[in-house]
Amino acid sequence: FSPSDVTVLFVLGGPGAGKGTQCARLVSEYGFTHLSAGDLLRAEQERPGSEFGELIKDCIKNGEIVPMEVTVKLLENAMKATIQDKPTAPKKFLIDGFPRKMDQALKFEEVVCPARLVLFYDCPEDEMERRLLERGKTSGRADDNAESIRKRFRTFIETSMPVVDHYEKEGRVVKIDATAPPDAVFEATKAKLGKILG
Ligand code: UP5
Ligand code: MG
Repeated sequence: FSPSDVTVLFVLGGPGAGKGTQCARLVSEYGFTHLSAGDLLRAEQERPGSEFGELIKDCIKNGEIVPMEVTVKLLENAMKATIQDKPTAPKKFLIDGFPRKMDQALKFEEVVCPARLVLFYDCPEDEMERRLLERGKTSGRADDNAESIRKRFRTFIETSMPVVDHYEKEGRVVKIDATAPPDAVFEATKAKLGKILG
């Protein structure tokens, strides 16, 4: 596909900030296709015959970033598949939980397409921890435990916040306070995004 035909929004925020929750609402409201990098990696980890299964499993458990080649390829393939399946649908994508390291950000915008803007969900760590521990009671996610959560927070601060700062300097970040309940956060999202997307 041609980069000029597609609209991409990156959706960033710490672990448990509510990226997935807000993306689901944005899909209903604006007709985006939602692609979660974490979900794509978890699916690839489960895929029989995947050469990256063990690597992905270790990274997720330790809250580390999977090498960018793997994730960029999964995202690009998912975008291509969506466009092929629904050729007449609007080519608008929410890329959730990516890029979370500078090398990924530069690579994706070079080889796939530039992002129109970055939605950044800002949430205090104690609130994110509360959400993740609560979800961990039933989610079955290998990283929803106290030790993995601690590692995910560290990676977020050290490696992923610099990506947000980079886009902030370029004036491409729309920052939203994600502390309130989901409906209120979504109202705040629509208020800011509506003005931009029209
Ligand atoms: N919840 C949501 N919003 C709420 C609100 N406003 N008030 C109260 N509760 C709220 O929400 C988390 C929980 O909180 C849910 O129970 C929800 O009901 C509740 P969710 O919407 O799932 O938050 P989200 O930000 O999506 O949290 P998630 O756990 O998915 O964030 P992570 O960024 O940690 O997870 P992700 O799946 O993106 O990545 C997992 C791992 O994959 C990474 O740690 C990394 O190892 C790997 N990865 C890469 O290596 N590279 C990538 O590019 C991407 C991921
Ligand atoms: Mg998520």
